[in-house]
Amino acid sequence: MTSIAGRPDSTLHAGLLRDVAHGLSGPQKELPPKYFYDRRGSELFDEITRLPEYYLTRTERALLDCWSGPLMAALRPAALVELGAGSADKTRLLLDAMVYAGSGEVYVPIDVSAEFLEDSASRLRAEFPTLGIEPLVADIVDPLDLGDDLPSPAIIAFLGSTIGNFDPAGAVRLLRNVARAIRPGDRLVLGADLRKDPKIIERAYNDAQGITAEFNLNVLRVVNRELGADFDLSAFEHRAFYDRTLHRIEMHLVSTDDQLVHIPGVGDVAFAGGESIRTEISCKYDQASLAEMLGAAGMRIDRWIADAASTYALIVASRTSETSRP
Ligand code: SAH
Ligand code: AVI
Repeated sequence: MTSIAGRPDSTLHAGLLRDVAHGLSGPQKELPPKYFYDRRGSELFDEITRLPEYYLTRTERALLDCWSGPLMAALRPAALVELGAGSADKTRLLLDAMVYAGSGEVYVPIDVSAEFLEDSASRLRAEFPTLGIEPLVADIVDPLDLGDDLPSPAIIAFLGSTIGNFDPAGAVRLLRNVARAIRPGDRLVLGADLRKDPKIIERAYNDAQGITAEFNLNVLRVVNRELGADFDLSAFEHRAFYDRTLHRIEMHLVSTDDQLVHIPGVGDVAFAGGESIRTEISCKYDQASLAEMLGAAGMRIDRWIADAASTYALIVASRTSETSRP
């Protein structure tokens, strides 16, 4: 596994033009959520995690607080690889427990947000001097390559319910890549937001301070800066609503008026007043839907850990067939 951390945010540029051209050409305009996360977007997301309405992070943290010790004592991983690590704030609970268990050798945080990742890695090196901290700038939809020298067993952590930002087919593809990469004895630890009263979910994505709206608009800032587009941020409004049939939040940016946006390399993109760009979906699960998704990816649930109110779950999963590596 090769570390390529330290790349500037220009990593974001790769594929952006293609994704913008494709995403804005269909009947429902779309932009992939990974483009939220330049440095500012990653900082805004961190602010979101501290909002009173955003129950996801504190609920997952409480579960990790209780369960990191027992899980690490049972699994005794030598390596922790984290998909979409971000600030790795909650991960510290897993890292502490891994060190305490006496088995931990290396932590590999993977993220597309290059500068932010390198900053978190520097802090972690100071906090965990006995661990090798080996950040990797990569897109988690690409096949996962654990390399030949990653010590066993490894835990692949995918926290924060980032799995929910992929549609079911995309989520299965990603999980299948994990299933293909892991070795016998390796485990996936997945954090997943569960279905609940839609009002609670909608509040989490429509906070009173407007931080989520800023985070949403940040994708237009990224497109303006990286591609030289002329999106007028004051002419788009944040909207987030829960779809009860698809069990997901949809986050949109709604054009306040008829307007033309110029994007070099793409051309002029017309928006009618009220027309929107879908910028993110955030799927919510129950145990059956997660078991089905993991099953379709060649994995099974070994442990289901949820809070008393079934707000959020931590899932420990392994490959269905532990003996052969495809
Ligand atoms: N795991 C952290 C952060 C979640 S925010 C937590 O639980 O709080 C989602 C993170 O995934 C961000 O840091 C973002 O940069 C990263 N990310 C989103 N899409 C990605 C992709 N396609 N490839 C790699 N990282 C991605
Ligand atoms: C990273 N991801 C799981 C967050 C979510 O809840 O879907 C991103 C986010 N979007 C708006 N608020 C937070």
